[in-house]
Amino acid sequence: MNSSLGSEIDSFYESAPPLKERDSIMEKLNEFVELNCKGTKRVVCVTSGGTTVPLEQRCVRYIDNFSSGHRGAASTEYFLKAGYAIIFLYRRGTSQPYCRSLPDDPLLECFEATDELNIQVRQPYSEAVKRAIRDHHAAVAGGFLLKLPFTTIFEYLQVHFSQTLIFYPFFMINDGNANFPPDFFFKIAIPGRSFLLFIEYLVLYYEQMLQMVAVSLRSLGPLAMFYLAAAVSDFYVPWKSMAEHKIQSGSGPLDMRLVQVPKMLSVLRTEWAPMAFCISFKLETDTKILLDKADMALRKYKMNAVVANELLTRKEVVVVVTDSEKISVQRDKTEAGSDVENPLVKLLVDRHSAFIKDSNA
Ligand code: PAZ
Repeated sequence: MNSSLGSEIDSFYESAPPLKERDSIMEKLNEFVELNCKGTKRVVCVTSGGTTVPLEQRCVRYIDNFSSGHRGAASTEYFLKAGYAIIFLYRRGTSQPYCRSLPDDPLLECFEATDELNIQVRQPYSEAVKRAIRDHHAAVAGGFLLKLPFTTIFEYLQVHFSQTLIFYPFFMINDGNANFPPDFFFKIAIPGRSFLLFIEYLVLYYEQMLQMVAVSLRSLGPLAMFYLAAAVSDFYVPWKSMAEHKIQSGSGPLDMRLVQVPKMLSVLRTEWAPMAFCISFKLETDTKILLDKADMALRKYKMNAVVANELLTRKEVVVVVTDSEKISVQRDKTEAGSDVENPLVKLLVDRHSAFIKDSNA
């Protein structure tokens, strides 16, 4: 690791409060590893959802990174089907495996009270609910699916501020507000207004969890895969330099210093999980730069493949960029309800098999 990256990482962790529930996460990870990390069983860590960071310590406004979590949730289902055990590291409130076909507000929409004591699933949802319950419970009960939520920065900050205890109501209000439509991509979520800011932000919590997962899976060597679909940010506001109170709109343009998040993908590759099969994602809105950026990420972070996608077409087509190929993967439009994650995961599972074979040769 070069020394400037090392010092960026040091200052990054210096200001990061300890991971909440670290011990219980560690316990769950150990159980998962004991159950799944033996023989030739493959394990994939799927990251999913976007990250947020506040602009003020007493947070009224915050920045969100767009991701509905659909990619991660759908891919998790296909990896399970392919026989993998999964660690699903997801942003709370985003799409969940096996729940994609249910309405957004499933409890209210799917069920009805038949009398004072009983409820039943309403007819249009009964098949989807039955399938979701059966497949989800089988994966969790079998120990093949470990779901670890990474929290919003608000929950994260509760740990930091537990001595003062006065911010909790603000976090609760904002937490309920944590899902944004696609037009919030790279926007600051401010009640009543939003404006573009050409930056991304990070939830430190997420990186710490990724580190724990990576280190836990290290003994698997090439049998471990990282499928990094989460939208993690490039810049953050260090806690010490953040305004304490709500920024006043009357005081002119917003002037804020953002610090670059250290490139954790390098660390994942070189230190946390050097033998694993690593797939990262690259999202752009400008197709002209997409493939070049994916190619750069592939080389810079020594990924096995980078999945390039454009915001508006991401559910139809992605391009898998490797050091020798650029493979376009499309959703099968002739099949109702099909998604692009199905052929994408199939392709990556094949590539992972070849990688394991090469590593063992
Ligand atoms: O979560 P979703 O299905 O709405 O979107 C998936 C995605 C676009 C966030 C993902 O495919 C991706 O590109 N993640 C990495 C984003 C980035 O460049 O940081």
